[in-house]
Amino acid sequence: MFMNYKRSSALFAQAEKVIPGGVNSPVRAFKAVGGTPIFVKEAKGAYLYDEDGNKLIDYINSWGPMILGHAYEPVVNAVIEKAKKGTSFGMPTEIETEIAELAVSMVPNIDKIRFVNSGTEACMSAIRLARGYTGKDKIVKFAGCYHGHSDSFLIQAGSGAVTFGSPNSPGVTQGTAKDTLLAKYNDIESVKALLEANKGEIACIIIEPVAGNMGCIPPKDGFLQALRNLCDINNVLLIFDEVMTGFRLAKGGTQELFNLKADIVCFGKVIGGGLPVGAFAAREEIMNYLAPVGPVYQAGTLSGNPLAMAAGLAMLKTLNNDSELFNRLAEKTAYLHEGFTKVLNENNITHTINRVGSMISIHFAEEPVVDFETSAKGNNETFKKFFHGMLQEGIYIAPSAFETWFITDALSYEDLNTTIAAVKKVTSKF
Ligand code: KE4
Repeated sequence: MFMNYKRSSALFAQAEKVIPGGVNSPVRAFKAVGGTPIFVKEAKGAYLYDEDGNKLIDYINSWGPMILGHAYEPVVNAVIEKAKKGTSFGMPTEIETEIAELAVSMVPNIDKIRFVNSGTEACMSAIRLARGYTGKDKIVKFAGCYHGHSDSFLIQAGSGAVTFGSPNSPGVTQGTAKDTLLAKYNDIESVKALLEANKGEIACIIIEPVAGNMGCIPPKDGFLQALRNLCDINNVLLIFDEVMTGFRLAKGGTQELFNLKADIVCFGKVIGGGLPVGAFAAREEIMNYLAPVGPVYQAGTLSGNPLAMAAGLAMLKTLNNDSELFNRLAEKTAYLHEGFTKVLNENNITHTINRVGSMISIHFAEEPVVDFETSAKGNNETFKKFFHGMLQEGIYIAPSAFETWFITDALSYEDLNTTIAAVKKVTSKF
């Protein structure tokens, strides 16, 4: 099946004249895989319809939010109804309390939640809160983890930052960078060494409890618990960046999945139902350090925007009421995993697959992918061929080896079989 990209190419050329790189977020630019970004016209359920009339099975789902499929009726209708009553007031509205109460009831160990407009804002605000609450300046992040594009995080960041081989971005001052310490994912000794060398100076450790920005990387057994223990011993706050995993891997996210306690949890993506929403949450004594109650300032004109809250509330209500959803998602992802393994082995393709719940990634690597270093050893030339081959088969996956696939409940088993068959066909030519 040859996919025609004529209109996407023309639209991209036009976009490049007025938008840097023709995109509003670098990872969309196909720089890591080459070729022209696909311009989408509309989407419904598990399918994208691009500007050239191609129908694609979507495994990015807006990088996570569309866990129930595109144009999910209850979300669309909620936004339409809300918009008729005004789109933004800069004043408190009841719906903000409604979604806050629901989120607090779904996620363990949080009493209060503050809504913002992106995952970046959520993580940026969370470390400011941690610094304000503890009175300490330094933070620990993990090489390859991505927490958005605020200065403190663009140090060996994952996702788009690593895709372009510039994990340390220009514009981040040495003054900022010095307060960000780097540990190695799944290596508790690297964390111990930092705590030892910076006694009494570290405010928090921020982690993707299941990494999704260097491909999908599960925490090794005991790693997160060991991290929790170290934070307790050293009076350091543990921040779970659940922008990707929150409301995706379980109703209560990874705190529920792993039965573990974070001090601050960050959200994005799913919580907004596809509209711009981020959030961060914690127990009351921490959250009350935030203005206007406490001294740590954080604000936003469109934070708690009624349309975004309506989309998020409709999304969370469905997730909260459908007790079988997360099992269905995990089963569909396990089915893909089994199918991929079978066909890739038949084609003698060197690979490894990582999977947690409805997050999965295929790495064309010889050894297990457990951190940024082993993820970066994946064969990117093979990945590029794989990406474009899958696209030609009508399957849209992330245009970077440093991303994860996001499974949506809208995918049918027929879609899954089509995807497995595409992997078999594409890699048979390798
Ligand atoms: P946003 O500011 O993009 O809403 O969220 C930042 C963020 C924070 N934490 C985690 C774990 C994340 O995955 C993200 C954003 N994820 C990327 C995809 N890997 C967003 C895609 C993009 O940059 O366009």
